[in-house]
Amino acid sequence: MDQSVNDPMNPASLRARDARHHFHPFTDNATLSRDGTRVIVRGEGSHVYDVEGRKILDGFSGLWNVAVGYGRREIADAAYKQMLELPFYNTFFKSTTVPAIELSEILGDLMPGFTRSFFTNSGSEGNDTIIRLVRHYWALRGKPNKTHFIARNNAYHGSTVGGASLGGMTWMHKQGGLPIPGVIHVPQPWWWGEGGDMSPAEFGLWAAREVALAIDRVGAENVGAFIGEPIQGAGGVIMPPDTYWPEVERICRERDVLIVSDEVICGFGRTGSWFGCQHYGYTPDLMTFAKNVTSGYLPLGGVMMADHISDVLHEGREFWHGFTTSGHPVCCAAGVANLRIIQRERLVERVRDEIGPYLKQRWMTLADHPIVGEARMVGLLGALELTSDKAARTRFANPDLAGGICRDFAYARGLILRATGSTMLTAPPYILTETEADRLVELSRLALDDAAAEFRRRGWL
Ligand code: PXG
Repeated sequence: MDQSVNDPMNPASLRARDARHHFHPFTDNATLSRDGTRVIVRGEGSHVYDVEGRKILDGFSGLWNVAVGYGRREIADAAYKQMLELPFYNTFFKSTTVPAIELSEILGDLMPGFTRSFFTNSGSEGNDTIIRLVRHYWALRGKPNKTHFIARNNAYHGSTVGGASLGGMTWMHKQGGLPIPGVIHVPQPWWWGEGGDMSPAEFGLWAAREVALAIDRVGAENVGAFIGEPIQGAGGVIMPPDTYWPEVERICRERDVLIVSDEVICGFGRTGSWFGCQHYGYTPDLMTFAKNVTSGYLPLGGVMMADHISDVLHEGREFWHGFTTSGHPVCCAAGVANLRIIQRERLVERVRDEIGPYLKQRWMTLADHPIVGEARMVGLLGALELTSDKAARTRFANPDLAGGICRDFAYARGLILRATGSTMLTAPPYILTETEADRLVELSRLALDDAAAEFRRRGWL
């Protein structure tokens, strides 16, 4: 008998069992076994290893979230110690735990004026919480009609009913009858794709004024909040022109509409500031967080509240909302250990002053590639727009296919990039070394060469 069949790490057997039993998120499950699943078995620093033993540079930090890199014993030890001490207790009904206290205190220190946080298990739950919380807040303020939300096309705010409704991905809305009533989507500030003949500065103002028009159409007395990612992540690392956020802030303040900054991707240093709103210089009323609060070592998310919001909620007594595992002690212990690493190793400063600028300088050289229309990077968040005509900013006829081809070539060369349509994305760990940054760009260029050759073969160029 072939011994490999009994080997628990036999790649073919693992893939077959996975394809049979595991229904994957955001995956074409029907073609999964044909396309071949990547079985990742180990991680160290900025690299992961697949079951065949290949070492792959993770240009995407898992799913934007392994900020401190793989293999941090300190986080594992903190979680292990907490599991033995107290694996679970809840934070309902006047109870709390030491890690939940510590983590909420650290978050309060990180963002002045945001003393209190509410914990969830994910960013999606954080945004669902936002919907109830904002409406509850306005009801307490005697304005129960302020229930509507202004959000952006092509935003990603999660997969739950509330999160996907706030999100502006129409292909997601088609599954499950979304969005829920009361969400109005306005244009996204994506100059390269949708800016037409306007300059980036003009387009930023135009997109901000669309927020004003939407609020005024519904009536400010009916609008609770505007929600936006500082930089749209999943939508394609869309960096708004500098004119955008200040104008959105002015418009919302003028109309008494709250600003929710979805910091799930940008939070905890990704842009070179602790929070993305600080990078762009606006002050939100609420922030959603998840991902890098634990560097993905355990699931945790939540909502950070400005004091003028949480004071009202506090006075309003009980908010009938919460999850069994809100403030889970083991996840919070991992979060505390993770944030202490980011602080001690000055990783946010490293992203802002050292590895961020270093990678950016190299990444921007990819703009000279024949199929790259634009290269951009803020902190350690970067994008490349694939194009068949640089001057006209033309996308390939099937952007998803074009981006997928380039992404697969990158993987074949040992680099993980993500593709959104035909926008190639990178978000490496904050501990990326300069040598790894060089390699990331070198492999990206080779993948672009491979993709260009394939596009020519298909007659797309
Ligand atoms: N808000 C933003 C801005 C996000 O990026 C969520 C909310 C939802 O968080 P949870 O923890 O519920 O997933 C996200 C998540 C991708 C990708 O491939 C992006 C996310 C999740 C999974 C994949 O770009 N973002």
